[in-house]
Amino acid sequence: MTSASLLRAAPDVIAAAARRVMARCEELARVSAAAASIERVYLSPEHARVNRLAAEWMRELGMRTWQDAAGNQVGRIGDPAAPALMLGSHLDTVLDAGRYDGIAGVLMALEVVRLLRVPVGGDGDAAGDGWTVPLPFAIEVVAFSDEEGTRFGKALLGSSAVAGTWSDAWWELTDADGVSLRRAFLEFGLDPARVGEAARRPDELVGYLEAHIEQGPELDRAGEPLAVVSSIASARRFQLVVEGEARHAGGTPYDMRRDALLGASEAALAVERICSAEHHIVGTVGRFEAFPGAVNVIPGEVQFSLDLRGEFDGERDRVWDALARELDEIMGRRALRWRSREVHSAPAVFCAPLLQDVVAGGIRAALPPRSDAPPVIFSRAGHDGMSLGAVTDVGMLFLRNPDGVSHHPDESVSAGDVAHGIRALAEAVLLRGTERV
Ligand code: HGY
Ligand code: MN
Ligand code: MN
Repeated sequence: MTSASLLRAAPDVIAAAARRVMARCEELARVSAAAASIERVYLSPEHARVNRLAAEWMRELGMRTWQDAAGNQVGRIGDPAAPALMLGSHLDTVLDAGRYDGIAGVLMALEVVRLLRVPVGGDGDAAGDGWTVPLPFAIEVVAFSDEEGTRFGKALLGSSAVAGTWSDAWWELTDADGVSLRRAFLEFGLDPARVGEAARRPDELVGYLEAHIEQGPELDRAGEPLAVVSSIASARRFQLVVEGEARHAGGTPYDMRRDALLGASEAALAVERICSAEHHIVGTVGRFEAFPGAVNVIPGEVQFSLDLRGEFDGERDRVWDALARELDEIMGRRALRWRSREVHSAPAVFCAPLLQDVVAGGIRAALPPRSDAPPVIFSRAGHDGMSLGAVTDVGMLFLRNPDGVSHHPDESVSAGDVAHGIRALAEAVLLRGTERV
């Protein structure tokens, strides 16, 4: 079964677009705070540099560009009075990151604009709306500025501002150097009092459509280049502290020890044991630090992180309650104390049926005919669509990620799959414009 292709673009044009995405991913990878790895966090000099690069590429396409009040870089093309279909992803990264997480989605969105718009100065703009085919909406491409939450711990800051869900409680969040979000805003040249101006109203948007590499092995294992995303995992992130007693590593007999590291280690193993027994629940301890951290001192305190995700908020919360009971048991048995502070929470977002349909139609139009429907998978990774779901319909297209490696320098995607993804995304936009799905 195929979807008739609405896109008039020769394969070599699509291939050239994919090569441009791959080359620009390399160019953006060189904009890093670290000499030997990729690191680009919110409100940093690197954030400013990639925004300037993205704005330049947007203007090349005839887009009007601006940096919004939360530091997101935006480009817009089409009827100024029309609502927009928002495309995009994020340009910030984790530490020691890969080249494609977020970045590929922003660049693929720009290639879709290039395929659909009337060439700057070109003719053929019969409708006068900037499109070679009539579209009932404008297109905006957004490069979100902080999807990962690497610097301040709270993820989705840039897209939360766009969704109008920014919380003033976040201003006092601090980075590893003790710099508050408020101060970082001011140093970046943004006015904290005006962050609300980044918020978009529902009537301004017809939807948000994001292409992203899958950050797991499902598509690779299935031999599929593309997939529709059904929903985006709900997430909760915690900072936990286990308190015991720092004592002499030699002179303290075991029956006197209250070793915080051993209690925290049992807790980390309990996260794996409890979450792995559940369906579509994942829990990860990514940061783990013992204090005072001397080789000849029994750790008196351990601070560690927990990233807990699930397909449904209720299941995720039930597992958190089970983990809390388990930690009570472990710490009680070891005469330790524990406490937790929640630093991020985002509900699951279910992709809108209409956008799931247009993404499936785009995949069918982009790939060789198939008898079955394109794969539909649940995203265990978080995405900016989790924020945008508060203000508009959300749809996502996943690209195969060989070996499922992500949040790592070995993260990869093939130019061939990027070409399939660009065509599928463009076809999906056209289908959304005609709603012929
Ligand atoms: O953490 C995540 O799932 C996303 O890559 N930020
Ligand atoms: Mn990521
Ligand atoms: Mn991402």
